[in-house]
Amino acid sequence: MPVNTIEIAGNTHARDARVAERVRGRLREQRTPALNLISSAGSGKTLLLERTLQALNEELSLAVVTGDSAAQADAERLSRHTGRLVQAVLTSGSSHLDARQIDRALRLIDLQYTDLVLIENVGNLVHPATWDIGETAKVVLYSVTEGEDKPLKYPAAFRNATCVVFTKVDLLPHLTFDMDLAVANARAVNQEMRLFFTSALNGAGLDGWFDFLRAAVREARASS
Ligand SMILES: Nc1nc2c(ncn2[C@@H]2O[C@H](COP(=O)(O)OP(=O)(O)OP(=O)(O)O)[C@@H](O)[C@H]2O)c(=O)[nH]1
Ligand SMILES: [Mg+2]
Repeated sequence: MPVNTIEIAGNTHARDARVAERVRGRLREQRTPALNLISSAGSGKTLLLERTLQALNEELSLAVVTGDSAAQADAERLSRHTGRLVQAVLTSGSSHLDARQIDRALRLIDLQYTDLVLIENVGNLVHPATWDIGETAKVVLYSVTEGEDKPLKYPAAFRNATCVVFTKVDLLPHLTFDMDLAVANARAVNQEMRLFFTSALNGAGLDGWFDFLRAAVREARASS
């Protein structure tokens, strides 16, 4: 399906709690959860979403919104795996999405026929962590190439997320990455988080991630 480009002119970002609540209200009304995927640049958000679309497309109606500061290559990649329009927000250099952009992106998405909205935020662990875009939950991706200290250096990203998806675990044999320490650091910031250990390359751990998405859809459907 084609990509629809939403180009944001200039630096018009504003924290707007009312718009974020409006977005959340629309999602709740339609019983459609929206997950906001955040991570450092290159941690594997797009590849995880590609695998997710490949695996769940027949089963769930998934809508995708991507945020990128300049190029819409991620949206093009994702559009190859879905029959639905992919919304590409180009933030004109800004390092995160905001609620108004999501509000606009959702207008072209028929939420009534959508089970789950997956949002790929701009790649960094600073600004996306603290901007409420009206999402149901934030998910932080943490690649094993990033070092064990990331939860301590970027606590807001881990504190505000409901789960951590460790990515690229296929690379562990080649790295000195201490997974136990990384998990302990993540838990030190947020004890409640679900943890997934995945490789989008060889498929390890993806079933747990898919089950998490199915459960999010079921929970939203059951809500009043
Ligand atoms: N070995 C390995 N490489 C991966 C895995 N997931 C992603 N990669 C690679 O990591 C690189 C970045 O992946 P992307 O999915 O583009 O990462 P991203 O988080 O979307 O990047 P930005 O959108 O730029 O922030 C690509 O070369 C991927 O092929 C994985 O599970 N294992
Ligand atoms: Mg990407």
